Parts: sequence; structure tokens; C-alpha cells
Amino acid sequence: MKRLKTEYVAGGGLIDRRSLLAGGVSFLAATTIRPVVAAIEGDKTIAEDFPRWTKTLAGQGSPYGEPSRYEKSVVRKLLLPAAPENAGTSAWLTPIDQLQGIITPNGLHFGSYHYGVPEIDPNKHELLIHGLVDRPLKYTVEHLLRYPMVSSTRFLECSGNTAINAMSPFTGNETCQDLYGLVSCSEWVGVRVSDLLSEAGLTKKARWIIAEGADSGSHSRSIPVSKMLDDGIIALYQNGERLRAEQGFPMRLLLPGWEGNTNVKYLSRFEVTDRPAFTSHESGLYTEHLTSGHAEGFSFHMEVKSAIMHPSAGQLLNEKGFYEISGLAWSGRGKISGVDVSADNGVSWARAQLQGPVHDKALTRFSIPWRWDGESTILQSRAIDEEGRVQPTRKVWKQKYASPTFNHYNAIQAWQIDKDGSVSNVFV
Ligand SMILES: Nc1nc2c(c(=O)[nH]1)N[C@H]1C(S)=C(S)[C@@H](COP(=O)(O)O)O[C@H]1N2
Ligand SMILES: [Mo]
Repeated sequence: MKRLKTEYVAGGGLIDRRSLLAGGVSFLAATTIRPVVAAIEGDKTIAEDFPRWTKTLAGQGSPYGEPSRYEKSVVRKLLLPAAPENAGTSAWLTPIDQLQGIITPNGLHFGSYHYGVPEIDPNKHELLIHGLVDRPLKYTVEHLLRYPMVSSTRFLECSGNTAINAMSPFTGNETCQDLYGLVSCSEWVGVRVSDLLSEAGLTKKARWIIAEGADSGSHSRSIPVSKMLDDGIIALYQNGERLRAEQGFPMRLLLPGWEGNTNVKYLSRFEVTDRPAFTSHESGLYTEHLTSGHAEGFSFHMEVKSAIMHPSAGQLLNEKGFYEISGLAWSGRGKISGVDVSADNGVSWARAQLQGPVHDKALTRFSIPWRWDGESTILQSRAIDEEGRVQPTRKVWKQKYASPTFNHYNAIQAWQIDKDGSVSNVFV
């Protein structure tokens, strides 16, 4: 069995992808994956087995397509129900572990609303740019639709994503969706903020821009002019179609790689200033407490992070044998440059394969073949970005952030595989 030695790249059954390719189907059989095509038994004729739908004429579809009725369980989960006592705050979790590739379908994009979901008439909505500019300007939606469009495939993550693991001293029975459902990734298309700012003309003192939304609480955040000029976008389209109301129709600010809260939806006003406004969100909920005794405000970047999605908490491995470990990695600092995976509780690690194209500040799919021997074990992933930043352990993260801080949690995730194939969230 000389070949077996080179097949494994790390402990716990992680397999060298090249040996998988070289061995092909016979290799999969050797690692006890069940045959995909079952042998036809006895004298049964194939015609007898034709299912009903191959023999009846079907319907004609509908103007706006829907997922298959067999996919009804792939839906968002309400994290925070909107209630009068929390003034319209609500949030929906993406079923991130049930998707493949990197794009989140629009109907499954996570949602976070502090003042409900307004229904805005695009014919009555305007974007005002004023303050430290040469020419205050007003844009209708119709105007903006005539501007040159740029496309960016980018993740959007609420800084409260994975907050459960930041806050709780113990793990419970939370699923991958409960823990990682506040991140999504789309192809956003819209107008460069820099194009509009150059039309308005920034004055010498311009340093910050207060971006405000047209929802009932006028959600607003102060953004440095440098970020707006660098890659800020006024997004009008999401994955080919106009924004959903839940994502900010008719327009939202998209600040690639920056905490979700700064991506102001229902965008209606840019006020150019020389200083930040210290809006309620930036000085309250989105300021972090550090163990050093300081507070960290304006913590814009979402740091390098990853999690294995298959298998992950809430899923079940039906039998031992071959599986493809597959997950997502992302960084608000740039591209993902690598992801290491461990299948033996961190004793050994192997480099996963990245699925291309790898976009800047986008979800990045990684995978590595694995043979599960049916014993209990722990799976982990550790992402590295192009700035060389490495995802920290939970212990290291906790050394920086004081309780009760729960935003910006990006520590290495550990999933426990039990002998019965169940997968759960654990701290290591
Ligand atoms: N106008 C407005 N913009 C907003 C919010 C809001 O409540 N109102 N929520 C913010 C938060 S906390 C996040 S995480 C993102 C979520 O964007 P999504 O709902 O499109 O996923 O929008 C941000 N922009
Ligand atoms: Mo958020």
C-alpha cells in the first residue's frame, strides 16, 4: 500500500487532491464512497421505471421564477423579530451552509434593519450631496441609472456575525446558520461615489462624509473621504436585478470590506464635513471595548475570517468514508491568499484548494478532500489574506476584546464530529 502514504496530506484523513485526481473514480471507490449509479436488477425493463413527470405534459412556469418546491427548507431564519419594544430592529440569517459557490441568491441575502424595511417609491427618492462641496447637487434615481456602472463582487458582513461565540462562555446547540448567517456575497453594480464627488467638487477641508438613509430612524454613519474615493459605490443592482427593498432599494452605499453597518441602505444624503458626526451607531453599538481599557471606535474593516460549511453544526454525516470539506473565507483587507484545514483538532494542517476566480474582499470558496474514519474528531479552518493577516484563535481574540464586546469576532471555528456523524459547535 505504498500509494496510501502519499495520499494523505495531514492527520485525521485529509487527502492530497492530486492523488484524488490521479486515482479518479477507482480512488473514490477505495475510500468507501457509495457508488453513484446502482446496478439494474433482474429482468426489470427500464421503461417500467420511468417516473410520472417523464410521461405527462407539465406547466409553463411563472413570470418570476422560484426555487424548486423540494428546496423549501433552504430559507432565512429570523434572528430578531421586529417588535415595538425594539423600534423595528430585525435581522434575518442566510442559510449560508446550504449554498455552494460564493454568490448569495437575492432572496436569501441576510438582512439587518434598525428601523424596519421602508417601501420607497424610486420616482420620489433623491440623493443630496452638500456640505463642504463647491456645488451642492441632487440626483434622482433616473439620473444615476444613466451614469457609467461598475461591477464589484463583494461580501457584506454584519460586525455582529458569530457574536454568539464571542459572548457565550459555553457552546450550545447553535447551527452554522445561527453562527455565520450574517454574511452574504453579491455582484453589486452601481455608480462610483468618486464620480459624484468630483462633480460636486470637494473643498480643501473635506475629510468625512456623513451618509444617511431615508428609513424612519435616518440611519447614518461617518465615512472618511479616502474610503469613499477609493472604492465606495452607490449600488443600484444586486446579482443582475435592482436591489431588493430589504437591501436598500432604490440605492445603497457599498463600502467593500467594511462593517455592514456602514453600508447605508435607502441612501438619501451625503453631508461632506471636516470631522465625524459621532452618530448614535458609531459611538454606541459599533464601538468595541478592549481589555486594555480603551474603546475602539470607527473599527471599519472586517478582518480575515473563515468557516467550514460542509460539514458544519446542525448537519449529519450519514456514513464514514469520503467527503469534500468545503467552506468560505473572506477578508475586508483584500483577497484571500490561503486557507489551512485541520481534521485532527489542530495537530496537523493542510492547505485547501481555493475555487477561482478569487475576488478582492469577496467570499472565497475553499475545499479539501477528506476520508472520515467514523471516529470523533474536530475540524477547523484558518484563513490568511493577501496582507498576511492570519485568523486568530479564540484565546487570542479574547485577549484583545473585553466582555461584553461581541462585534468583529473572527476567531478560528472548530466543529466537533461525533461518532454518530452529528456535527456541533465547540471551543478548543
Ligand atoms: N438605512 C439603513 N441602512 C443600514 C441598516 C439600517 O438599519 N438602515 N442596517 C445596517 C446594518 S447593521 C447592516 S449589517 C447592513 C445589512 O445590510 P443588508 O440588510 O442588505 O444585509 O446594512 C446596514 N445599513
Ligand atoms: Mo449589522
